[in-house]
Amino acid sequence: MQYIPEELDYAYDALEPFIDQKTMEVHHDKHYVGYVDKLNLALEKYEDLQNKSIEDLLKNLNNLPEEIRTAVRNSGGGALNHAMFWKLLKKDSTVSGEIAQAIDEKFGSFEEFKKQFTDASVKLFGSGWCWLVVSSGQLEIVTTANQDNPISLGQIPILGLDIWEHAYYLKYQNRRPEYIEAFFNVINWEQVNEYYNKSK
Ligand code: MN3
Repeated sequence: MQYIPEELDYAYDALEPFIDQKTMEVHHDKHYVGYVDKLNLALEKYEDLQNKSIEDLLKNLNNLPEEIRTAVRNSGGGALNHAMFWKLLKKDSTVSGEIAQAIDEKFGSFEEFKKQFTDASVKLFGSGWCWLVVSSGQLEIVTTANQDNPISLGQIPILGLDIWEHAYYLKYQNRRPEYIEAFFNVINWEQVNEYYNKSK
């Protein structure tokens, strides 16, 4: 069985002007689909593994055959991270519900959370992701390199920001902080709240 790329459930231009149409087209149709294709290729000879969810594969990387472990880590991570990322994007959503309360309790205020998340994202060297995770029942901001997903470390991601240059370079070039600021205008907080509640 092959993994199928997730379709966007909104138009490529739905996030304008914060994330532009061209970036969404290239990011989804080329980069993301490429990860799914490479994951399928890596698992071609392993029919028993093809029936597992990508989450299961990434939670148990050390149980995978060594010859495909790195490919699954990179391509499976790319497939899962982006599938989640697309769902996390929506305009005109405001933080509310249990997650709003949990953020206030953990960080003191939403502004303080935003500051810490932005800071971690700006400082990440090279390509990777910044996440809000639930770790041992606690909210935490973490970053990962490349396409690593926090579930490989036993954490549950509920919000993720793609900080690869392919995610923002067409519109923002080297201005990563502007991209991060724009991201805060298109976070789908209903979805984050749903992930948060599911984590409990
Ligand atoms: Mn990406």
